[in-house]
Amino acid sequence: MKCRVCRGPAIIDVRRHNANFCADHFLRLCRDQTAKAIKEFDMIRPGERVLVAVSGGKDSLACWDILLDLGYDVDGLYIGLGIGDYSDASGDAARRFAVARGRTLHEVDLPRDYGYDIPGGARAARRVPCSVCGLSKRHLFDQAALDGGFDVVATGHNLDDEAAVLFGNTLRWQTEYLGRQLPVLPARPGFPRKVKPLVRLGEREMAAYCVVRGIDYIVDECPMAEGNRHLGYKEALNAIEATSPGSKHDFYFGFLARASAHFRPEAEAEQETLRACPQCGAPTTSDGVCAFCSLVDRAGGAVPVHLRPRGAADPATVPG
Ligand code: Q46
Ligand code: ZN
Ligand code: ZN
Repeated sequence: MKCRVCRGPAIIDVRRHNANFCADHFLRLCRDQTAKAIKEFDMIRPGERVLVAVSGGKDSLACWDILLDLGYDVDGLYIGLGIGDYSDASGDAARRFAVARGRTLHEVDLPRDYGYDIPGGARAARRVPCSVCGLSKRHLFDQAALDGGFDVVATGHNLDDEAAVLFGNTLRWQTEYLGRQLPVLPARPGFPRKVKPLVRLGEREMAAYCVVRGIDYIVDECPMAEGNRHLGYKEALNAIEATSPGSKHDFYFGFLARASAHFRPEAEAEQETLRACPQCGAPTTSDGVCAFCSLVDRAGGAVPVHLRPRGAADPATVPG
């Protein structure tokens, strides 16, 4: 097996590209594909401050690493979810990486700062843990980015993640979600820009990237993921990809190029109904407090307190 670029010994085959790569050229491929996604979708502009959401897993740490190597100014944000040993180990992996690269890791801890953990929050809200977790993370990423003056929040979603989410949304024709499934969500009052720089790279490549770079990521899956529908969608897509390499790429990028615009008006209509949460100021479609404040009221002890109203210091939203 020889590297497509230098003909030296290859360490990985990337069937989607119908090619093998040595360690150096594989790392270059990962950086090039990330840079291409950033440029293609206008994700990050020169001089902007980026906050990457890190879980301690391979994707988010690889995302942080690649963005730093591409020359971006990137801090990390870790959210402690209170999921036993998994949270302890994932927090340690995130902290080790931050120290190794000499970058700042901002931390929020749900039990300490908001008085609930994901299993307890799920019980109190009578929702599945991943739903409570997703809602908490989205709210806290937005808040941390706006409070910290970051221009962009980056997440480590890769091609496998995006194809699986698209598959699930398409199976059920969840058109309001389809309209929002983009690699870039522009900033709006109360929301920072959100980007997914790894959409051109697969899960297997991200694991290989971390091994080659010596990044010590947490390998164990979150114990709450069991029974998660997306794992089933990923397996189904892996079976298709095995016999037809490139299918995930074509499915996802074909959707972006040819179908996604059809669903956008529905997603945009929902945005117009947003109002400020009376408790924390975050945008919400609810008539009362936002879903996060309602969760904290039910499950936790503390009430979130903000230093300033959300979006107030965003120059783009202040007239004159
Ligand atoms: S961390 Fe949270 Fe995931 Fe665990 S509870 Fe579900 S959503 S599976 S990315
Ligand atoms: Zn090579
Ligand atoms: Zn709120």
